[in-house]
Amino acid sequence: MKFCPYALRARLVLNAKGIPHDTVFIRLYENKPEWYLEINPNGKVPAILDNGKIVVESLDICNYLEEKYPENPLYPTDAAQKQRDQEILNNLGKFNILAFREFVISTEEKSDDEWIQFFNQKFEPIESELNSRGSVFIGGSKPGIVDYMIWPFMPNYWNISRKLNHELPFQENDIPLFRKWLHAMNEYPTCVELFNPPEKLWKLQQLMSQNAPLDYDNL
Ligand SMILES: N[C@@H](CCC(=O)N[C@@H](CS)C(=O)NCC(=O)O)C(=O)O
Repeated sequence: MKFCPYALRARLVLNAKGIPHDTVFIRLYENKPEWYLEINPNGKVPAILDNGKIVVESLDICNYLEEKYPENPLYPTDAAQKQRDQEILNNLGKFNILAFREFVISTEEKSDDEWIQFFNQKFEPIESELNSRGSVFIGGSKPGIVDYMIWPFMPNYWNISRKLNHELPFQENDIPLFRKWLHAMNEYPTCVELFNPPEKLWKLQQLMSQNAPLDYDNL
């Protein structure tokens, strides 16, 4: 399901590491194919099939790929740094990666200032991580594993204006490193190739909220 952020994690890692692969998209909520349940009995995407080995769960898939295909490593070589990345990934809840989704589906009435406050607060942990690393990406001069695990949840940033009918007036000191990171990720070649157009994501969310039929290929 090409709009699934968890599936996108695996696709980004395959792409970043240059691993040749085929991608099979499935219908996820209506007419889920029977054959898929034989690959992943809980029916969730993503799953990978690598020479007869099946791996499910996005983070496990990415770690599996990193171990099996060491070229273009996504974890730092420094052991302490690697451990820090692993700790972050084990506690990703602290990074509030679902904040944009929360915003998009929210029915709360909030002023622009209140929404900006909301994002400043939600993304402060990513902001301070970027600050302490002193680099554009959490991975350094190019995206690493943490960047690729969080970016797939971010395209709704570009749906802020679809929901509010205007841009949010972020100021220079509102999560500046986070916003710089977001733009840099969006322009990074691995991501450009797999970026889901926000307008399609928006349409999909509208259809899902109305329980309307989903035709992923013609949004
Ligand atoms: N923890 C899983 C979550 C995957 C997940 O929730 N995928 C959703 C799509 S975004 C799914 O397959 N939903 C279909 C279902 O639950 O039947 C992972 O990280 O891979």
